[in-house]
Amino acid sequence: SRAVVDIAPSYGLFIDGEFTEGTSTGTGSGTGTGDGLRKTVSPATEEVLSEYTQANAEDVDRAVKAARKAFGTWSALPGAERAKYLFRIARIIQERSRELAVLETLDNGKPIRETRDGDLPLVAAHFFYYAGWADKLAYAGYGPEPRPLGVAGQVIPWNFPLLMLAWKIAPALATGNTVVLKPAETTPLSALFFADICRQAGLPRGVVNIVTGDGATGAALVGHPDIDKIAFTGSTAVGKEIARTAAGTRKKVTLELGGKGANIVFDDAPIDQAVEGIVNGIFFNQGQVCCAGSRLLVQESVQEELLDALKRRLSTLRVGDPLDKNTDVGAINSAEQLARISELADSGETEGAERWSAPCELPSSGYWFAPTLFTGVTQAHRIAREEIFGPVLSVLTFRTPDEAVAKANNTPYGLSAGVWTEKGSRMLKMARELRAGVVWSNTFNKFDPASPFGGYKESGSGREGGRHGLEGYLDV
Ligand code: TXE
Repeated sequence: SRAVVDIAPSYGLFIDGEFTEGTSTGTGSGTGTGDGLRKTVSPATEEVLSEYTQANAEDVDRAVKAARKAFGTWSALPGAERAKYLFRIARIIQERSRELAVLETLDNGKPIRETRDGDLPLVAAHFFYYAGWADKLAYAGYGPEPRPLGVAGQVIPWNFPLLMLAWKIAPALATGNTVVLKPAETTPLSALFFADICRQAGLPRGVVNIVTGDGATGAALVGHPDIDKIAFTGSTAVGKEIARTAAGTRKKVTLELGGKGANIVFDDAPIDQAVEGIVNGIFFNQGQVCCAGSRLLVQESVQEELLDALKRRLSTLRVGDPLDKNTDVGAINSAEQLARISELADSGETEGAERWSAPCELPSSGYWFAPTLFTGVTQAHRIAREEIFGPVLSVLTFRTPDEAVAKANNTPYGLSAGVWTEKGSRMLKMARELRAGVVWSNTFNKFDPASPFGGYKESGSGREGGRHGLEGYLDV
């Protein structure tokens, strides 16, 4: 229950090891009362959870200076010493995982079952995994003395707030970089709690700094001259803007952007298992997942059987209170995101696809969208091409494996794909031909800190996770 988490009425910025007021919040008690404060709400109820600081360029500069000052000592520590801090952070995350799961569910709207069994265990796993690398960088295959880049500016989205933070901060610290991280404007709370965890772990001041705010804060970070590296996860449009800003500066950039993943089901696939994978692929986290299986490509001969089974399964999904541990589908993260989803779904209807929504009662307050699928979708439809980032599945069909590959690859994105077949040889051939950073075989949305993750084409550049994730933070 939400009693396990103690949310303060307002938050400052975490700079140089302590919470400080933003310069735009005016002078005051330290709890913040000026006009530089923003509200964060629970998307399930629209209740205001807390207020936080909109960091301006001056605040970002203070944070970068703190990170720069900390870099010398932090990067000079033996890897084994840095590992101790990362292990400590990982253990504190485990100890506080109930509290953090509830917090994340409140601020994001995703079901507690997912934050408890998915996000939080993976967050801890990322810190454990990269703690293990900190003293083994000389064995990572980059020569005996790979060097950290310096100060990393990191901008993350709202769909997996704490997990995206872990993906970014754990490898940066393990390799000896220091960090200024900006969480998304609708989900700042878990990053602020993480700041407290850094203090609890005794992490030296300035190694991790958290600046909250919207895109303007992100832009100030990206534009700051004393940053060596930008790591971004978010929309393709902003990713391109960041790449343009960083071009011609010393900043190295990794980008993890949008996707339009295909889940490809052959006629020999175990149908029940495929149905579970399709549901997980697009309704997990309300479909607000960059690697979501948002296009179902089904072999014509099993289309009817599969769609019947899928609709039956979707009718049993429990949509509602994210804090209820029986809930399968929670709230959409924000009113803006709900509007984007609705607009795209409406375009599906106008352009001639057939809409089907799971029969469910949606709560009267908060941001909700019923699990939806579209049949009769063609490649020309917007819902076949654009990232919807919501619980909406576009169903297309194919006859031959070649046609499946052609359709799956017919997108500017290339982040994920899933293949369902009992034939091992076909699986391997598909995996080779699909242009996607990850191809899941008879499963979907499986993550492991040891595997690299990232996109082909407009889904981004660089890899996070695994040994490859170290590369983005090292000069070799
Ligand atoms: O993304 P933004 P939004 C996709 C998804 C979604 C769409 C819009 O399709 O519907 O993007 O979402 C910060 N310089 N994804 O508007 O704006 C911003 O404050 C620097 C896919 O939320 O890209 C936030 O912290 N930073 C995706 C972060 O960028 C800027 C996850 C992401 O927000 C900035 C999220 C700027 N000019 C959305 N403008 C994925 N790949 O998983 C904004 N930001």
